[in-house]
Amino acid sequence: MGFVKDRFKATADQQLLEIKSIIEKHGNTKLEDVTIAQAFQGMRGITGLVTETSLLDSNEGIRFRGFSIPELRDKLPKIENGNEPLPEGLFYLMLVGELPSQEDVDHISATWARRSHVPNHVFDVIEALPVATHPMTQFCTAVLALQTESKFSKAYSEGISKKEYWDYVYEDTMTLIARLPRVAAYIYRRKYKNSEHIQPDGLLDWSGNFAHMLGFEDEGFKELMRLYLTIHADHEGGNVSAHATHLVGSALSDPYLSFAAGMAGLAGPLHGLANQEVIRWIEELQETLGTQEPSKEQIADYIKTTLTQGKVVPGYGHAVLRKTDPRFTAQMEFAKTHCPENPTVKTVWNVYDVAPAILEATGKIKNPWPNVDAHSGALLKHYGLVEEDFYTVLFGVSRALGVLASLCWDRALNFPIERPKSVTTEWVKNFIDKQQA
Ligand code: CMX
Repeated sequence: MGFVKDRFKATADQQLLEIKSIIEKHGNTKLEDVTIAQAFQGMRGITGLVTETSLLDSNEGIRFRGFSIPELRDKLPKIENGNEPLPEGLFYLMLVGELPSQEDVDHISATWARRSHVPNHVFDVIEALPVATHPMTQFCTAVLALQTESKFSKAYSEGISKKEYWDYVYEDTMTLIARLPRVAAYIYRRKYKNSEHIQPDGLLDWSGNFAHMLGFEDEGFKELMRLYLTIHADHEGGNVSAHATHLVGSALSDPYLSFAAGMAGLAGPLHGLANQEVIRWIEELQETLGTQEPSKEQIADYIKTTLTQGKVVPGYGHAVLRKTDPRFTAQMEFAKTHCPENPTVKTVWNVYDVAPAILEATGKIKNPWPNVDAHSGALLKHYGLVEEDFYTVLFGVSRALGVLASLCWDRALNFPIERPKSVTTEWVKNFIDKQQA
């Protein structure tokens, strides 16, 4: 067993004992009551899940194992002469619960490089889809095609003890994460670069190699990828992609099937697809107004028109957050260093200056501040990754780190099949009548 796996198992065993004791002593303690509105309206605010890898504070934003994004940018290992954290380090932190050393991160980079070979049938499956197929559909399909490699699925059908589930889920997790950049880059080169594919470079880190296979050798872009793949990785357990992966995994569907479910959820425009929608909205704004750098007054009018048309302003709002997303701020800081003069970047900043007040004035939007998706497109366009319908695939490659680390935890902690109770509107009406009687 590798040392990362050993450490994960030791930490998880300790946690399992603690959870057993908590349930024994406090299992009947109520976290909170559920209202009728919560049952009808997306279960917003109900605490009904335990996810170890990260925790979201509505005002402060995400913390991964207690570390904020600025702290992680400072503390996680980097490549030599690099400034941005290596996502391998965040994965280690989410899995083991402690900050990694450079050696730990190098070990994960090397493991993923070693396991990155994608079987040919996966490329055949991608090739069977029309080239025009949306990249997220190609990505989900490819993840399902990779499922033939599942060690968990094979071991389960041969018969294994419950105590061994975590081991096979861990192995599948490491292999799947190792292969995702190759699959994603293949989809990109097939769809936009005339199928001129680029072979992996096993000497590069996970993000650097991904950038290389996409066809970008600029060190600035590689640094952007390291930051991007770190900050999109996890956002506690209730968001659609994390929850879907966890839910499907709770049926003991293997990590490939579970992750494919999460990615199908990420492909929705209210979740991960918003990054594509944001840049389209900004480019439409620039085109409609006939300028790359519209004034704040022009932008304000455009936002109001979007709202009047009954559309959402993409990249703004959040189900949990109530302040500017620190993932937005991290990208803004990156842009200030690398491309402060880019007109689309400047437009993103001008939107940030005017949108919150307008959204707040509607009186119904609970969070008028930007989320992670409000900035990413402008940065990617700056470096020449201009095909915005690919952007959610980048989000998906990153999200694998969080949701699959969580899946390892789910199996190591023996979490059971998830099955909340649902009721009908008729049941609710009867319930209200009984309460009032
Ligand atoms: N523009 C216009 N209207 C918005 C809005 C926005 N950016 N954000 C919320 N609203 C509206 C909602 O549609 C809702 O309207 P109705 O009452 O008419 O149905 C009302 O304001 C209240 O919504 P809310 O409680 O503030 O927000 P929700 O928790 O229901 O939804 C989210 C959260 C993210 C889906 C929503 O803010 C939104 O659609 N934003 C734009 C899409 C986006 O950026 N998504 C990415 C989120 C981050 C991610 O998951 O990747």
